[in-house]
Amino acid sequence: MKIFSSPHQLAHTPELELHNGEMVPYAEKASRLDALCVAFDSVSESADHGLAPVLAVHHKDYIAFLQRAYGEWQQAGRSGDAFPYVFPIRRRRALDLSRIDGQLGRYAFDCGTPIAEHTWQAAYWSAQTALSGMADVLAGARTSVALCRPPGHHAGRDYMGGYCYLNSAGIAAQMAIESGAARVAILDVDYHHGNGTQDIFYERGDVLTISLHADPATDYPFYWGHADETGEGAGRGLNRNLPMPRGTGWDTYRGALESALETVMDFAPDVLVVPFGADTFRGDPISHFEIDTPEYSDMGTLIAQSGLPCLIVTEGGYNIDYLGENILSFVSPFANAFD
Ligand code: SP5
Ligand code: ZN
Repeated sequence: MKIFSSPHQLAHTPELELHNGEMVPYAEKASRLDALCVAFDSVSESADHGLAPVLAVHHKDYIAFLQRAYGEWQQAGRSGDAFPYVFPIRRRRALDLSRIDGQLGRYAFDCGTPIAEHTWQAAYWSAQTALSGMADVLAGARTSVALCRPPGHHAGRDYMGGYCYLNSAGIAAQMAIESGAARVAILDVDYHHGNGTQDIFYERGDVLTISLHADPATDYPFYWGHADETGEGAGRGLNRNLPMPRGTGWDTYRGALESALETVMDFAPDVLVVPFGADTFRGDPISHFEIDTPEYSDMGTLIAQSGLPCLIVTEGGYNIDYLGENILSFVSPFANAFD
């Protein structure tokens, strides 16, 4: 089983984020990637699949914005990270404004996702890492693992948010469709709702999206992830949200996962993509589930038993001391199932 990563993903290093009214150290640290990589004996370097698969999911104007944003921030005389602070919400038009502060708000849905000097480069290679894993699956691997950072599942077609800029899992899923897969399922097991992924595929009949997460009535991202969001048009019935209360442990989570996997199997996908967040861990500093390290193996076992060709893409997980153990616990059953 191959594990993919790219050192270019380390270049994104925002310093601070807004949390409960204060600027605090950025939780999505570059050292998360080191912790993920050292958990494995051998890691393959991601290949460059170019910009076309990124543009198959994201709007070209948003991509151009990500590429130029930090330069324009610097030209405006700023140092430090670029933050949005005004948003074109209800009844405002998403105007194409020249000033960087206007553009930041147009392409963001929160203030938690700053743009630093090398953000574009790191996000690009996070997407390339997922694409490399998917290329491996499409070439016949039963399971492939993409150690992606920054994460992706909060990013939509034309917006960033939740530490995410490019929806790496969604970009990989779209690659599978364009390579001939009739159906792809995305089963998101990060603590937070995968709102960007839901949004990208909401009206699509060929991509099933399911997310298990903390109830957005109490947790980020609040305005997405409720159980009554079930897809529209060709995608009607092909989005499923399983919100769970704070304090949820493995016993409750397992029931939800078994139900989600039934939905996956009914859909009969050619490929399964699993955005995995270790922020469901009981020791996570920003989250409130109670899953313990050995229980990630139970989680991995259930998913591996689907027998589907599977791409695992990393999302959140902010307890860096346990991140390596947790990803290894989750991934090991996939290796044991097929190797
Ligand atoms: C990919 C992912 O897990 N994104 C999560 C985004 C959550 N953002 C809102 C939570 C803010 C909590 N900030 C705590 C910072 C502590 N240093
Ligand atoms: Zn998360």
